[in-house]
Amino acid sequence: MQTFTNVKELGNLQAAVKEALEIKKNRFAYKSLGENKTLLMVFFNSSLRTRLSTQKAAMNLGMNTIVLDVNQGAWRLETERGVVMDGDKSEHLLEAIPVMGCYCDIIGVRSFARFESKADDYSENILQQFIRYSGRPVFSMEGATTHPLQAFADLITIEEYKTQARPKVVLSWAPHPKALPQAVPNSFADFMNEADVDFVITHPEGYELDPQFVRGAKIEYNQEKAFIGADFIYAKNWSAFADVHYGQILSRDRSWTVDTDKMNLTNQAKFMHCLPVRRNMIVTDDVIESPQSIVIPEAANREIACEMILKRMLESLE
Ligand code: AN0
Ligand code: CP
Repeated sequence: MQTFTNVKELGNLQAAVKEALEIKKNRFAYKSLGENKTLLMVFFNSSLRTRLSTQKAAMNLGMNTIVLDVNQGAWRLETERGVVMDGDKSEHLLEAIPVMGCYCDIIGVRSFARFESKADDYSENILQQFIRYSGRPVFSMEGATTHPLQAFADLITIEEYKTQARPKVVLSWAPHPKALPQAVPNSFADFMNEADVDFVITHPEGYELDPQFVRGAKIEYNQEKAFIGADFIYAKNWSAFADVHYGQILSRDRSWTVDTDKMNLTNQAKFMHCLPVRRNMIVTDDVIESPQSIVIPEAANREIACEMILKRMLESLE
């Protein structure tokens, strides 16, 4: 495996989930695979889960890890080619990336949407430069448009908690005070569309996601209708994708907050969220603290999802 940014790169998805669940039974079974191999994690944005789970996954495989927080202690990096660098940026990504590649065997990159230009965000400008110029296998730790490690962990979690062969999985938009990227819902849709689930997306009008990720998913604009009979509720906020409103907040409507009344419409659905979550905006205290909430085991599976990706990347080194 050379890159991991979307569901297709996993090949057979059922086999991938099976491999991950095998790893979970003994996460130290491949401890010698990563001996003397180094993972470099490059963060352009904050993280709690990705930072810890990725490092832990690498340690399970016997790897060494180096973490670079680009905005804390590194030179400020120019990312656009052709710029006269007479401002506050001391180094260009085009030198920085191959240099980073010299010190490691695999690279993980976190670089969120910047909402300056939809075309820039959706071209995955920064992640693609790492893929092109680092000379190393590269995986996304949340790019501008996808968060595949999260979606893979989500799918593993659904596999563990499902009580029907083909569960109904509902991705629900929920309100948030700040504009957030579409990466998490994009990847969740990317994965759910390939999984054996009945997948429904519910959001207010204007929050339609990129059709390349939504594909054949059902869209239901009435949130309560969408919740009826659901086995999993996956809440997430995102900002608008449509050209005219790209990156904007169109609604802060708290009637979309996931609460107990709405959960009562479901088939005793499990509640999921990638975290970090703002309580009583996205979901009420009662729901996230209820036995139906599986946000903590979901986060725990980030370690397993990442270990599977690192294992495949290590296996394909030379
Ligand atoms: C980020 C997002 O919505 O993409 C990261 C989620 C894993 N969330 C925030 O910035 C709050
Ligand atoms: N879910 C997730 O990726 O969390 P962090 O932003 O804390 O890494």
